[in-house]
Order: sequence, then C-alpha cells, then structure tokens
Amino acid sequence: MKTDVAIIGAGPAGLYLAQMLHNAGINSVLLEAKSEDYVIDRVRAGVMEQGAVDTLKEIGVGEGVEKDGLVHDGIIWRFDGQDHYIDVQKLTGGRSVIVYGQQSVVRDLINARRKYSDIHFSTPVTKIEDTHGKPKVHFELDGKPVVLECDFVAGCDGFHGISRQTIPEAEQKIFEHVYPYSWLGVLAEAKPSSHVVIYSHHENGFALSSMRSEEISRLYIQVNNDDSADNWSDDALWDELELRLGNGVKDFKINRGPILQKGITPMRSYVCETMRYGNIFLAGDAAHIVPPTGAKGLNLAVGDVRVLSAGLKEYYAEGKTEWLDKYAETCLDRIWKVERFSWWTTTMFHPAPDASDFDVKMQLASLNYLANSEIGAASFAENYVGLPYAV
Ligand code: RFL
Ligand code: PHB
Repeated sequence: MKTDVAIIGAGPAGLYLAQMLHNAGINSVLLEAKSEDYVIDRVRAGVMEQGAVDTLKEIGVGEGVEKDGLVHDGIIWRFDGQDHYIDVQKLTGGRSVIVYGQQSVVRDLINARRKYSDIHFSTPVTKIEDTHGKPKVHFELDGKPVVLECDFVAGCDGFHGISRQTIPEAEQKIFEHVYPYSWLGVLAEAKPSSHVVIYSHHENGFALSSMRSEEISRLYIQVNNDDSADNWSDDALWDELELRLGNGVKDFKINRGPILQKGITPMRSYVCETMRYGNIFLAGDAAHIVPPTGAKGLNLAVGDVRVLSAGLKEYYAEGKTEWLDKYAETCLDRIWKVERFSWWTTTMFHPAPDASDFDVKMQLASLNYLANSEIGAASFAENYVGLPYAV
C-alpha cells in the first residue's frame, strides 16, 4: 500500500489534517487504533477558540458548529463569595469562544471523510521504519499485518501513541510538570445551571461548570491524584458541585440529573521539542499536553496542523521544504505561550493539597487583581480566545 502522507490517529489533529490535505489534492491514509464508535463517543474538550472554528469552516466542515455551536462572549470567575464577569468579547475587541463538544467536531470531520476510503478504524500502527527515507508504517487490518509506504508520517496519535516513541530517547528534548491534583469530570443529562461557563475557586478545591448543549451539563471538580470516580456516589458528587460552584453566591442551585459519564483526568504540562524526526512530524497531544483548565489542547492541535499542512502543500506544489524545515520552531513559539497560559490558569485556581494559607491568599489576590484591572483581564482574555496562528 502506498500514499503521500500517512496520518496516525483520528483525534482532532489527524482529522483536521486529513481534510486540509484532501482539499489540497494531497493523498493521505489515516490509520486509527480504536473503533469508530469509540472515537466518536470519547468525551473530552468543549471550548473552541474562534480560530479553530474558523478553520473548520475554511476546510468545509463548518455546518455542525454553525448550527449547534454556542457562542460565549464571557465567563464567570467565582471567588470570595462573588461573581466576577470577564467580558472576553469586549476585552478582545469582539472575539469569543464557542462551546461545541470535541465529540461533535470529530463526528463532523469523520463524516466529511466517509465517502473517500482513506480512513481506517481498528487499525493500530505497530511500527514505523525508515524514518529518514521513505517511511514504512506497519499496521494491522483484520488482524493481518499490512505495510503502508509514504513520503511523510504525521504523528497525530496522542500522548500514548507510537510516533513519539519511535524517536530515540536520546533525541527527544522533553519538558514536563505534573500537578498534585486531578479533575473528576461529569457529563450529566441536566440543564446547565448557568448559561455562562463558571470557574470557581473554593477552599475545598476548584470547580467548573460548562455544558454541551441546552440539555447537557459538563462539570468538573478538583480531586487528589489518588482519588477514583468510584469513591463518589452521584449524590455526593452533586452536593460537592453545588457547594463549590455556589461558593457563597446567594441562591445558586445546581440542576441535577442522570450522570451519563464520569472519569478522572490527571493534570500535566508536557512539551517534546523534538517535533520532527526525519520524515515523522508530531502534532497535537503527541507532542504536547496542557492541563485542561485553559481549554487549549484541541485548539493547540489545530495550530500545529495548520503549519504542517502549509509545509506539505509547499512541498507537493513547489518541491520546497522551507515550511517543513521550520515546522517545530514555528509551532513551539505558540505552544510555549499556550503552555504558560494553561499552567497559569491552573495554578491560580487550584489550591494544592499542601497549600499554605499564604499560597491561597496569593491565588485570590491574583484573581482579584485580574478581575478588577482592565489591562490584567484583557491579557487573560487575549489568551483565552486564542493567540494568532503562525499561518
Ligand atoms: P487525541 O485526541 O488523543 O487523538 C489521538 C488518536 O490517536 C490514536 N492512536 C493510534 N492510532 C493508530 N495507531 C496507534 N498506534 C495509535 N496510538 C494512538 C488514539 O486512539 C486517538 O484516537 O489527540 P489530538 O488529535 O492531538 O487531540 C488532542 C485533544 O484531544 C486534547 O488536547 C483535548 O481533548 C484537550 N481538552 C481540551 N482542549 C480544548 O481545546 N478545549 C477544551 O475545552 C478541552 N477540554 C480536554 C478538555 C481534555 C480533557 N481530557 C479528558 C484529557 C477536557 C478534558 C477533561
Ligand atoms: C469543557 O466544557 O469541557 C471545558 C470548559 C472549560 C474549560 C475546560 C473544559 O476550561
């Protein structure tokens, strides 16, 4: 089997890239380890930057987000018993974020590829050879080994994928920070208690109220790293959400309903600066992880594949490798800024298990300063709606 670009992984990075290459007339084959149902049912991101939505529209897959995406012009920070509305739209001269579930983004992109038989599910890649020549991607189809020969491999296979693991350890330049807390996330059949996303700093820990639609709530609480979703009965979870999200604000009531899914997400900041190894290019979570507080992981993946697709287009149209040669350098400039923002929002909102009273006062003072300073709030908002793309 042969193609121009082998894409590994049908997450946002791989699926956006496949569509971009298709539109440019570049052949690709996308290989995904899991089944189609598994990939579509996986509950993850909810907040998209305007740029990630515009990119979806540019590549011809904007119908779903146009119809069902919820435009959010601001967010609420709740601390010290008060609401502080951060008017993101005003502070950024008219930009917003859009609440549209990653499940919907992934479904829309898969649907767009369906009539072309260049996407395969349940086909885990087991080995990548000849990384510096014409790479050979080994995968399994119906349990039988197959080899795909290509010019380039796009490693869009997430944090645990095989692409980064193919790079010898000595060649990987890694930066990492693990946080002393995790998130317990809940998807519930309950009307969102607020139409605005709430970030709450509570003495028991951080809590977040978001949504997937007018009928479905998405909620999170900070828990210790050794906690488990099984330790929380539905009632205990609702009570804790109500306490932390209410946070002293009068008459706040959480809308309760059947819990559809709950799970723990560890918090990590991670960058592999080696984003290229021969003809393998890493994109999205394969190269970097951010803690979810800033709502940036999916959005960062879009930034990467915009640069990668520009490089591949230049190569196939003009035989030049200018963009490909500066792929890592170009992406890392934005990645590190977004890593900083995600680390900053995370450390500001989560009291660590060993936090002193002074540490908590510093968090509250940071929030108080930002919420009450137009310049401070504008700096937050500029990052929240998304920094400009390199290309
Ligand atoms: P993904 O989505 O992990 O996809 C990688 C795919 O590669 C497949 N794979 C393989 N396929 C073939 N062969 C192999 N050997 C393979 N190994 C792995 C996997 O099965 C998988 O399908 O990576 P990608 O595309 O880079 O996308 C990254 C995003 O999914 C991630 O950053 C976001 O979900 C992060 N995130 C958020 N991002 C936002 O921009 N806004 C948000 O509001 C937001 N909220 C969140 C989040 C992530 C969360 N969790 C659960 C980690 C909230 C949470 C709770
Ligand atoms: C979500 O809806 O999943 C979500 C919202 C805001 C965040 C992170 C995740 O900061």
